Amino acid sequence: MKARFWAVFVPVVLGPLVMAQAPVPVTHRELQAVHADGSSAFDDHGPWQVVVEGILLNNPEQWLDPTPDPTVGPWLMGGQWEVFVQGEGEDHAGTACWIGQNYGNGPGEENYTNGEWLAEICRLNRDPQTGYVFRAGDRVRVTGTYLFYAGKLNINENHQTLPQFDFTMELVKAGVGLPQPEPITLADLKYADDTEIFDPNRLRGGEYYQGCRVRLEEVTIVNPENWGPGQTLTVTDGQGRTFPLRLGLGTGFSRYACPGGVIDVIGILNQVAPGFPPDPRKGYHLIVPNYDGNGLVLGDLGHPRGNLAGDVNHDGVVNLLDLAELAADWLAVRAGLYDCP
Ligand SMILES: [Ca+2]
Ligand SMILES: [Ca+2]
Repeated sequence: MKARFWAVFVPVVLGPLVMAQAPVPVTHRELQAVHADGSSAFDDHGPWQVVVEGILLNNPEQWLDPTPDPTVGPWLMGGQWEVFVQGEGEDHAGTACWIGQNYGNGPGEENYTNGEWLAEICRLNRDPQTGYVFRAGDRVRVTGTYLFYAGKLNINENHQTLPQFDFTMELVKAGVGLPQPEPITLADLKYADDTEIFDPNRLRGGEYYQGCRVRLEEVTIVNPENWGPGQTLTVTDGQGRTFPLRLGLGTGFSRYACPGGVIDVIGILNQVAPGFPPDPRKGYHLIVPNYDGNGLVLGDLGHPRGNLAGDVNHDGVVNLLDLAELAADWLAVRAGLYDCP
């Protein structure tokens, strides 16, 4: 709550004093520290802005739709953009960085027009020094303000459209590669009675893996009928434990069938706690941004076969199925990547 208070209070009253402070470099583990009840321990004493470094885990358009939409209403956020950045070495944690178009649901909060929104995500998708378009696997540095929401501390604009609340992402090194996904089973996330393991020291369970790339081994999807972009599936280990998968917007979820049988799942361990107010000891799930149709691992292994430019679906032949996908997207534009200033 403190960060939200400052978000409104600082620019009006203390702006020139507080915002003159230099951003403070922190590890992801420091930033994500929690109390026994799961609330933020960093937020108690945190600075105005932080700087974190790590590996970019996802391309944002494969997770949330950046397309601008100024329609305002409950839960209508318009365009959204979110990336996860994972620490390296001893820094076993990761942080989500989020921005939305229609903040205007709280005191002092305004929305971005479509044009303003496009300018924001065009900026965030590119390294400010070189113009390089970020992609998953880059080492990046993020500087900005933050808010605790539903179990984790997010770097964001504190729901403010004022330029001094912008966060920035800079390239440290392009194409470092994604972190090796840590092999885990559902026994690392759930007790035998299927309740979530919550450790406030963040040394095991969902807190330990939150914001990190993991490989959930030997699970079965119990509700394949829900398969599709943006859907939620449930997996089981066959021993009474279950876990939610949040599918991203990757084209593979439309193109390929849901993998059957015992599979591994590669994704980003995330937390969005349920309830009002949210209980930050619950709500862990796995985000899978895309699927490449390989049949054994639910995820995108990143090296499609075929090498034929027109083979949109990578089945080794260029035919009407490929043309149908091309036609369905004809003249479509991806906000934040095309026609940027
Ligand atoms: Ca948490
Ligand atoms: Ca094809």
